[in-house]
Amino acid sequence: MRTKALVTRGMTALTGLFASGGAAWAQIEVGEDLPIIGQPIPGGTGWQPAATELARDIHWLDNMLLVIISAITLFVVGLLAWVILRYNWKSNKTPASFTHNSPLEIAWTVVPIIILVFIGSFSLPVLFKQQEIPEADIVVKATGYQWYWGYEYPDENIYFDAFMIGYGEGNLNDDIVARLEEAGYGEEQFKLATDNPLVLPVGATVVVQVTGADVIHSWTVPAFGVKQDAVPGRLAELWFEAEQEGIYFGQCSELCGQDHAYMPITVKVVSQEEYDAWIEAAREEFPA
Ligand SMILES: [Cu+2]
Repeated sequence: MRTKALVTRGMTALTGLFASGGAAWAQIEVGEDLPIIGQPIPGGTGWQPAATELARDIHWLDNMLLVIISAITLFVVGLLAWVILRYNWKSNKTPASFTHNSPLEIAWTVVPIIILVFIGSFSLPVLFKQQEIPEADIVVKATGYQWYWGYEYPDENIYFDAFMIGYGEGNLNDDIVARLEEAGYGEEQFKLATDNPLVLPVGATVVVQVTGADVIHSWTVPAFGVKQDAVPGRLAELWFEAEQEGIYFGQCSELCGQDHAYMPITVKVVSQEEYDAWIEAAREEFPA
């Protein structure tokens, strides 16, 4: 267990141009041995692993909906096939001329209502669980800027910016790879890894207050099952309880300008001891 967080500095002149404050480009080493759990993979079509109860709920709901929509799709395709085969011009020379069928019309109104109420009875509790914000162990304020995230721990007097490693430097090159590796990432994490991660302890109830400083951004971490628009002038809240130590990535999910794709979110979920050590170092390094 790392008891004393190391502080490393040293950034290129170019990245220095983007720094909004003296401490913005300092880095505190934390959680180097963590597994990377939540990240997009090339060609992937499924969910990222669920690291919170909220994400598990969403996955369960998604699977249930998949069953329902598959059944409906098969039913409709079956009806279409039946109409095409049984009632085409050749096999049905004299078509019926009625225009109404009350029992049928009542059925195709009532059955969809029942299906929607059934879906709503499962989706609303999931939605309420996301939106009813519990008492927080840790409060973090995430502010979206064009084009990076600022994180504040209001109870700890900590503030820092999180820029994509290699932001504003074009395509992946050796220099960026070296800095990714220095920060404990690989090439695959280019455009996902930030110079400063958001650091949180495992098992804590975290409330993130989300806002925007210029335009609308969106703070999103798929493995946590959270996504919240960051609207200037408003303070929205989301919550989660990460169950597993690891590194989780997200991306700004509201089109916010030319560098929208280059303001990722990196969250390191660490042990309580490591979090405490990081907080100590961050108070020194990132005073609000
Ligand atoms: Cu954005």
